[in-house]
Amino acid sequence: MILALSGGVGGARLCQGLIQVARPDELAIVVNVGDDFEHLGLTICPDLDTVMYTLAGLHNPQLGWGRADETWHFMQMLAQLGSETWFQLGDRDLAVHVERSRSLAAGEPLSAITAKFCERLGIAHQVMPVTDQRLRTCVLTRDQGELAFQDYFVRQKAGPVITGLRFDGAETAALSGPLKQRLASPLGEQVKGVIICPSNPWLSVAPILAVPELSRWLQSARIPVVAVSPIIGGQAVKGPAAKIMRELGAGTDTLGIVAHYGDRVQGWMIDETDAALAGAIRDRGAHVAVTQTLMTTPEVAAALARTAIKLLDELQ
Ligand code: FO1
Repeated sequence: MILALSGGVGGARLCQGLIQVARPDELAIVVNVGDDFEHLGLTICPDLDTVMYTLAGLHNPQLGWGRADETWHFMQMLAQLGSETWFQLGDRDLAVHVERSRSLAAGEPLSAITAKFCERLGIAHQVMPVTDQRLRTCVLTRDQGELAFQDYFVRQKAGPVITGLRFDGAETAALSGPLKQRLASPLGEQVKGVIICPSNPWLSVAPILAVPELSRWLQSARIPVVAVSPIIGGQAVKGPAAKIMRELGAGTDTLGIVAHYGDRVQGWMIDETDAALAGAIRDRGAHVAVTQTLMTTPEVAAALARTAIKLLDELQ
């Protein structure tokens, strides 16, 4: 059994590749919840939805988030009412937020709601929030103090200079029910490796690893962890990763990402564009696969997924 750790868009693309090459009894996906927020009276879970839509083939390929064949009547009426329109909610997407919010208010855990939605959308693989409790990424900025994630990322288009991050609720967040079961599973389905998908290490992966039980388990279980760099040629494939790296003083290329994870990651997948960096990464003692990491098609995503699984096998 392999666990994939994923945030939003970039991570979801690799998950889409992984489900093509690994069966539901071989792969489970753990998703970031730090981006979640209350908006218009709804609880919105962007990364869970991005992964869910992508695995169901319902995602909007241009935007990377939200649904394909979407309509925007709700937003048009919301604008007419003078309400907040900075966070775009499509009409079909809205059903997920309304039904999730209703289920949460009825006391259903987020992991059970996620399992229900995935089953209804025909997703065979297990998709789990890292925790069922409240865990929110707070962005510490130079000029505006602490901002909620979506205010920083969407409303302000990741413009403010970041000075740090805080994962509110992480210290007391327990593993979600199904994830706890996974990690305690009998020898047979034991987790044999972890793949960190190409999501933003600071914004999307750090909140997952901030759940104490998960990072403790990773250290104690001594199982191989591989990762795909979300940076290609010093540029973030999607999102403000390169800007954030600069602002956090983490360098601006794949070596900055490798240094950030340190010895928590034993195998790296880097893009052909960054082949020259392979030596430096190997010098740190990690295995490196140089391949196409820009997932332009599902076939490329599947090939990258195969490379990740092969790298894990090498590290067993
Ligand atoms: N990202 C945007 O940049 N603008 C939006 O209006 C927006 C709406 C949205 C609605 C539902 C959803 O699941 C995601 C949405 N996102 C939007 C993306 C989301 O904010 C980010 O992709 C993640 O939080 C970062 O991983």
